[in-house]
Amino acid sequence: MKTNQSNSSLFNRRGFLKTSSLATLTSLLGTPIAFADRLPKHYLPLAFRLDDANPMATKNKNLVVLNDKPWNVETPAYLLDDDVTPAEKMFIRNNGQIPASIDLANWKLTINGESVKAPKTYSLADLKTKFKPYTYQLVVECGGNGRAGYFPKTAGNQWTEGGVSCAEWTGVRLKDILADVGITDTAVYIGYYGQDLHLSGDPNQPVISRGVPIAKALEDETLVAWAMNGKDIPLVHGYPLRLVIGGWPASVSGKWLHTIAIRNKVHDGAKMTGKSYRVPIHPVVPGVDPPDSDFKIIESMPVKSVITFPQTGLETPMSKSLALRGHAWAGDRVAKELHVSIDFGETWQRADLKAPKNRLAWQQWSAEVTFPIQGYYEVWARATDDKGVSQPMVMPQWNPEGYINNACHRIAVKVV
Ligand SMILES: Nc1nc2c(c(=O)[nH]1)N[C@H]1C(S)=C(S)[C@@H](COP(=O)(O)O)O[C@H]1N2
Ligand SMILES: [Mo]
Repeated sequence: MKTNQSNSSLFNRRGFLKTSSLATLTSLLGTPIAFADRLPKHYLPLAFRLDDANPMATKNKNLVVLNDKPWNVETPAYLLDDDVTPAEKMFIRNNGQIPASIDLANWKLTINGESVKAPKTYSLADLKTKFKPYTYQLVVECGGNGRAGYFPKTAGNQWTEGGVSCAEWTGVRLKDILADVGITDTAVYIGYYGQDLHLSGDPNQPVISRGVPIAKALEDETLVAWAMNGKDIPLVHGYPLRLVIGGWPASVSGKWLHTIAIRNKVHDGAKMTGKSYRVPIHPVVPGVDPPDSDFKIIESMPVKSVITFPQTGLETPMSKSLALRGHAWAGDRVAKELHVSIDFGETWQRADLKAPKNRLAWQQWSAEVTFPIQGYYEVWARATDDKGVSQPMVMPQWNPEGYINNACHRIAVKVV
């Protein structure tokens, strides 16, 4: 049986009940527990046993588990309300298994590849003492966020809106490390390697090894980070070291980072090739899947926004206006405007939109709407970037892997 996602609040990590309410257990299981009267007090039936590697133990219980092999967990839009995403509300996207153990004392970052003058290795202490640390808020959005909105349906985790976060990351600039190592002018791309294990358990099978062009790697905000929101990075998010690259598909932000290769060609690691994190070069008819050679790598993510308040389904009185808020972001660009509509896009009202804390951070927006008569409404939000590009109101260009759906977020509101 699949572990129930709300277990963490009821059970401690050893799997014993914090309270001994059999009524709660029975309702979670959806079936009466036979011989319940013979269960030792605080004993947990096997169906509920929490594996120690279960990352849900540390998560908000309203996050939605899309898959537990590997762990893929999304944040409902209303739980993205914080300006800076707290760890307990951060989505999880793993391609393999979370490392079973971390050897902190011997953790090393190696920089190698065709385009380094000579490979060099740093301990965590080296990284923390040799270079100046920086802190940035960075949007980390899964390339597949929004996949559930594509028709025909595409394979993969059916993310709705919540495969995105913006936390505060602290570490050193990759460009400072690379200046210390010395790279040659043949450098084209970087590729990361992390310590996670393939789902098969085979240590020789790579899980994921992606990267970005050298120009993106050398931006100020590209961090080799050891802290998130002022604390150690949580294990599930890449402890003890992570590459964090804002604005691009989150698959370039390698967790459990131990090596970065400086390549003299486009990196060809696991999930760089084939159709992974790629879209067709030419727009295709929905449902058509062209050959691999007709795909290109996704770079900057498109302009997007989310409504984080209210939660969809709100009932609100006619007598009061309704305050709305959320975030907007635009990959490598800045969101310049945010508009809301309560009439299915017939008219739009401009929202207040704040500047980002730093480049590649998401931006807070707020608006107040009044409703003309009682009844059912949808509230839509649409961001526009600094190049004048807006979010589509309906499904954007379909693609076989279901990436980069940046359609407007909509919520339902009942005015009574
Ligand atoms: N080592 C490693 N890094 C990884 C992944 C992974 O499976 N292994 N998944 C990537 C993908 S596809 C995403 S969307 C983000 C998710 O980051 P999060 O789980 O911290 O939210 O991590 C990226 N970095
Ligand atoms: Mo992803």
